[in-house]
Amino acid sequence: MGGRLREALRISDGRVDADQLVARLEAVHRFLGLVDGYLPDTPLSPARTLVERAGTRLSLSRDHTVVALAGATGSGKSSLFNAMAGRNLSPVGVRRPTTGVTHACVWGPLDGGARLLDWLGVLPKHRFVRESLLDGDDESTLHGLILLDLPDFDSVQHAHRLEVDRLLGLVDLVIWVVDPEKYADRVVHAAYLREFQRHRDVTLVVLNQADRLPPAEVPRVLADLRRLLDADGLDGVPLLATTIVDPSGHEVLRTELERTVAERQAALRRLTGDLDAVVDTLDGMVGAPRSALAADDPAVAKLDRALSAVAGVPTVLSAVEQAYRHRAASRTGWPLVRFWRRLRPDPLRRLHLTGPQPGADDPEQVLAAATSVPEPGAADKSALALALRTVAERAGEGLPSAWPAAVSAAARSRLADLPDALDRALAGTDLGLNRPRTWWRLVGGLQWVVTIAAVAGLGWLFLGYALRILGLPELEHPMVGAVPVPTLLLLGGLLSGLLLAALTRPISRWAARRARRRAEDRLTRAMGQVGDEYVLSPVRAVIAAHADARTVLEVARHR
Ligand SMILES: Nc1nc2c(ncn2[C@@H]2O[C@H](COP(=O)(O)OP(=O)(O)OP(=O)(O)O)[C@@H](O)[C@H]2O)c(=O)[nH]1
Ligand SMILES: [Mg+2]
Repeated sequence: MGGRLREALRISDGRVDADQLVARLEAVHRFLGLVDGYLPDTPLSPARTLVERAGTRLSLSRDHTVVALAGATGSGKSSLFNAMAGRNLSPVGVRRPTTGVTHACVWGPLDGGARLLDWLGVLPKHRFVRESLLDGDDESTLHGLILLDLPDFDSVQHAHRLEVDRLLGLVDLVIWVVDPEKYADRVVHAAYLREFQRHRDVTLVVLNQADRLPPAEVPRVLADLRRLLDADGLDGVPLLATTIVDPSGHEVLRTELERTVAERQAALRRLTGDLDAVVDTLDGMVGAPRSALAADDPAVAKLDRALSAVAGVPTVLSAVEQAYRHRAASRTGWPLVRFWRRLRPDPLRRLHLTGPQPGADDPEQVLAAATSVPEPGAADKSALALALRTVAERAGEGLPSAWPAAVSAAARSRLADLPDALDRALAGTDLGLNRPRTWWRLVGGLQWVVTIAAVAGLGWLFLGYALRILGLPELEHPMVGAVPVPTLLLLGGLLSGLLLAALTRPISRWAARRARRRAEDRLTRAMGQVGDEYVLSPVRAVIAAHADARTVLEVARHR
């Protein structure tokens, strides 16, 4: 049998499956765990109360049905209670109100019922066991019934009202007792009956003291009361006319109670009604499904840009470009001036950016990894705040209740850790400048060759002059055309060096820009990872909790 069909059949016969109810309650319990910390406590408290109450009620005794007689003072609750019990257990009086504390009568062995009565808070001296009262009396059709006679709910005594309200939240079925005089009372309908709309299948209305009406009037009053009940949203609830003056006047109520007890459904139905109400409220708190923030969302790109700015990436990139040119020049420049160049500080080392070091996970290394990149300015900080807000707005868009606030809080939850994380990411990113380039070596080598040629030429010429001055036999310089070779070596070497330096400069500038772009890619990735870990991850956790909460609520809703 398909689930839907089974469900339809179950609904049609009005029975509640206990296992399914438990599964639904467990789903609400899981829901509460999932949204804990994201949604405020107050609107969730009815759900928490229900889960706890239902768990207790179901664990105490499923064989007992707790039925309460509720109504205004003098409507005849205690009289009906005594009539059902067949004994005067709860005093009936002329002074109003009479009943101040709840009385209970248990049909059948007390057993599990005692713990149930403890939980209901009925004092032992107001508990009665029907079976033991009248030996031999067969009350087996009511076995499992716990009938409660409540104080009056419209009482002048505040304590009475509190007691009634407390018990109405716990009992399985409520019999509302009204009398011909006060059946249309506004308090009864507005404050109580209307509140029981969801519990139509565990609500019964009794027009007591029917004997005080002319017999012909009874149907008219019943019809009037039915109209009022319909207006309360209680259409379809059983409505009975009773009187305690003769036994046949309350037989119909007894039959209803026997049916209720035999079904063993009231407790489950009561909890189902409460659960439906809770699930509806929770439904309003989760709303429509919401997909996680896409990685290519403009808000993410904006966040990455803001993080880069706060981390000082633009400063680092300028330093990368300068450092490239500095390092290229100190290796490819004219050998005689390279030394001076090397004395000038390296722009990257000045910022303490030397790339990832071995043992980067070691806490001491991490502390040592702090860079000297300047602190972010106010504009960059406020741009980051704006980017965080945008991320939160985009991720929380369309979410109901307190979810947007939860998303926003999550986006900012690790804000305090961001500066260190960004700095660590800067220090740990390989900016691609640790290795000297091959072409630097090549050009550097060539510079050496031409410099040596120039120096050799100079030496050769110098030797020639020296010999001439000392009057020694002169050197015969080999000639290339009209130019002596040493002169050629000297001038050629010098010119080639200058030419090489002139050619190298634009190449170095171009390569520095490329190195900058590559470093930019790497730093953008690194900043993106920080944003992911410190901002997007907590945000995603909230969105995931929302999605999970929706899923479990689906289970909780399933009837
Ligand atoms: N004629 C008539 N009188 C009734 C009937 N039921 C109750 N009474 C009388 O109505 C008065 C009030 O009855 P109770 O049973 O004490 O009413 P209650 O609802 O328990 O009142 P509280 O305990 O004050 O809330 C008593 O004098 C009863 O004798 C009935 O069916 N017919
Ligand atoms: Mg009473």
